[in-house]
Amino acid sequence: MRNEMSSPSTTDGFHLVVDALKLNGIETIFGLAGIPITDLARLAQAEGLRYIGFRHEQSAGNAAAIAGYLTRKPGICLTVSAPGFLNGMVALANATTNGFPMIQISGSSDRAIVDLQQGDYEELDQMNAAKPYAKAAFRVNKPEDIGIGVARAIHAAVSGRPGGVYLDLTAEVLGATLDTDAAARSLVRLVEPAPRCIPDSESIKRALDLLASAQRPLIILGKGAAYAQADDAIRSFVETTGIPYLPMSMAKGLLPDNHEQSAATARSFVLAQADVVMLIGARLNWLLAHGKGPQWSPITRFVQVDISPTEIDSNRPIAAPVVADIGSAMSAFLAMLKPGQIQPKAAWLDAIAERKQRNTERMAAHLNATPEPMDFYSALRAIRDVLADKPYIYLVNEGANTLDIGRNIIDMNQPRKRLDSGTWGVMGIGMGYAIGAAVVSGQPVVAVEGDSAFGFSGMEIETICRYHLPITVVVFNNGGIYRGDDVNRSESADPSPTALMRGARYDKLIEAFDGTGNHVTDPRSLTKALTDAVASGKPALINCVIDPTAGTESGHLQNLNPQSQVGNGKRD
Ligand code: ADP
Ligand code: TZD
Ligand code: MG
Repeated sequence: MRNEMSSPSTTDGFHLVVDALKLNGIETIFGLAGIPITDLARLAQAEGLRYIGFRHEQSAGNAAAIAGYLTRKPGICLTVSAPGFLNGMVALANATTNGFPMIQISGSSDRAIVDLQQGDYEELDQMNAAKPYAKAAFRVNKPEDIGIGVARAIHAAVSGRPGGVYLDLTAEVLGATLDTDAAARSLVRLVEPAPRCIPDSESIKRALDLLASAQRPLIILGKGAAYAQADDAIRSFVETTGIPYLPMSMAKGLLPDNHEQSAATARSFVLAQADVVMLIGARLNWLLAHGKGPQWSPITRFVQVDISPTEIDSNRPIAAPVVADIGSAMSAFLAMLKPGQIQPKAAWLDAIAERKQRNTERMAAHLNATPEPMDFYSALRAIRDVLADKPYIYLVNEGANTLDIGRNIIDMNQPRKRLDSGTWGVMGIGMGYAIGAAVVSGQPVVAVEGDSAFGFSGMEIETICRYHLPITVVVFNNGGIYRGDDVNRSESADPSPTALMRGARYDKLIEAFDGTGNHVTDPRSLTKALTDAVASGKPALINCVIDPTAGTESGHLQNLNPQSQVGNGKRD
């Protein structure tokens, strides 16, 4: 609290920010230093907070967001004014979209100059720029309001549906001095940052009645269910009712992927056939085709368990909404469920089992093939097998084919271990998520990255090496966005828009920072390199060469590409 630089009875804004964060259990700051927050980062470190310094604010923000998702405490991202602030905004917006609690704290320039647009160093009206992308945005204009500002930011980030919050701290407020006693009195320790949201028992009864009436019930678990950390209650409800379930990608591992009630390998079949679907912390957004169209039955009725009341009826009418936090909702379901009340019909379970077997056999044909060069399947099979007996490892996954095929092949056996592009399908989360997960968990992380995807945050390899983090990056190097064999359809000598450098040696990048690089061209070498890298606990990057012709344009999202009316850029 006390600032040794000033008189014994005064403190300043820098100290007050650190005190306010510590008082509320914040242990880590992810950021990038510069005017006016350099001393804030130094002071935080001196006062026992862990400070992780990045090469780009977007990665710092992504690390903070995933730290928030994993810990249910807001991840803190610290940025400088204007450009640093804007670099962090993509991560803040991504956190809001995904429902991850984070707070971006940014220093800002002199308000009087900014508001008259008189051209200050790094001038930008940051709070108003942040508003459309944040769950909430606040500015602290008086040093005695720092405690309240931090409290409001934490409440907004973690209560209800979590999200990204912007907190603007002017340089003037940071540097201001104030009386130590008054400063201490201005701090706020939050009593209940994320209050429970207890469901109305009528809503639970309505939902149970609907499920009991179903011929072909299905549960869909989303990342809200993973975030809720109500793992035992969710598993107990799924197992007691016997209802088959589908995990959305970041809900994989909430129940182990080899659970007999998992319908993941019969996904299209169950979506099209189910007559009652219970959504638990999953939105009916594009990832579920909005609950409409050929993927879905028009007669399906829905139960939706969600903490956000405005999510209900967002895409299709919800017959049985349950507005509650998932922990409270699942406890209420278990308490009100009568023995034998819900018993899915044997014909439904048999049909799913049959479809699962057929699809598993089809997948086995891909996985057992040994093509040369390696394709996505043979490489992912090697990774799956190395990770199979290490369920504690965090898996980060981004790319197009690398993501879509990886999601289906790599099983997860523990909750919240799979971290991926999520609701936006965004590229660039890779190294930030890997660093955030490694820092807050102390566990090893394996990041399986498309070569394009890796490029968005690749310079953070230096950060990984500087902090000696147990992260292994596997770059699926197929020489391009989706594929490496696309050709320029004009007469110029430039590469195609989706091309990346053929034969790029990403492994040499990490060697520049004293990490271990590996270059592999077959599954056996990949197995060895990954096994050794994970065992070493040290930073490693495996450049994994994949057949440039193996991928599909846009991965599994081909249907979202608008069709060109003029021949896909080809000359007549
Ligand atoms: P997925 O992408 O896995 O389908 P989404 O991000 O679309 O999942 O949906 C997550 C949903 O979970 C959001 O609508 C959010 O409001 C909700 N949610 C988040 N945390 C909780 C919680 N603790 N209790 C209930 N609902 C939650
Ligand atoms: N920019 C951002 C921020 N997010 C995006 N999703 C994209 C661009 C577009 N995009 C995708 O949707 S996937 C992808 C891009 C550029 C990269 C796919 O190439 P890859 O993966 O090398 O990462 P595969 O395995 O070659 O398909
Ligand atoms: Mg690629």
